[in-house]
Amino acid sequence: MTDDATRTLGKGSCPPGPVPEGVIRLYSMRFCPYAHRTRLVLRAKGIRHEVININLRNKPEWYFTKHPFGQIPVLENSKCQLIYESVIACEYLDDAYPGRKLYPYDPYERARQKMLLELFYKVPHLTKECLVALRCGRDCADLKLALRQEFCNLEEVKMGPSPGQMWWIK
Ligand SMILES: N[C@@H](CCC(=O)N[C@@H](CS)C(=O)NCC(=O)O)C(=O)O
Repeated sequence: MTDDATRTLGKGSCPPGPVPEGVIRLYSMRFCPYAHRTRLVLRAKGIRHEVININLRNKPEWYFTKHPFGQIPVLENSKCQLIYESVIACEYLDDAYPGRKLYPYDPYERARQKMLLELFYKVPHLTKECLVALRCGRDCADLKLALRQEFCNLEEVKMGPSPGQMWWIK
């Protein structure tokens, strides 16, 4: 499994060749939490993959043939099929590859997992903003506080509802 990115491609670069049979390609960026979401699923399921990092400040022209707005992450398989949006990409990997199932089979439990994802939709964005602020030497105390609150909420949801409460109510 090629896990660590070997290449970062930017404007003026040549597009990579076709994806070899038996491998899936992830267009990624080192500090993108959405790409990391996809990488976690690739790892958890032990899927053979290669990573190509995209320079988002200086995007390659060809990258817009992979994603309409030039965002990452994007998966590409050996049939030249492209899958974007991290949640959709993770679900695709879970469905397309055998082995450990990450989404539950039960329709309600599956829906519940997706509701949880929606409930904590702010986490990747807050994480990204925090990383960017840290890299630029900006104060990110408010972001850290907001992130901490999200994780506290998650802990409470994991503990389950108190009697008479709906599960998402703290
Ligand atoms: N909803 C998307 C968000 C992806 C996203 O915002 N990716 C950022 C990097 S962390 C990006 O590609 N930014 C470059 C741009 O928007 O042009 C997902 O879940 O995949």
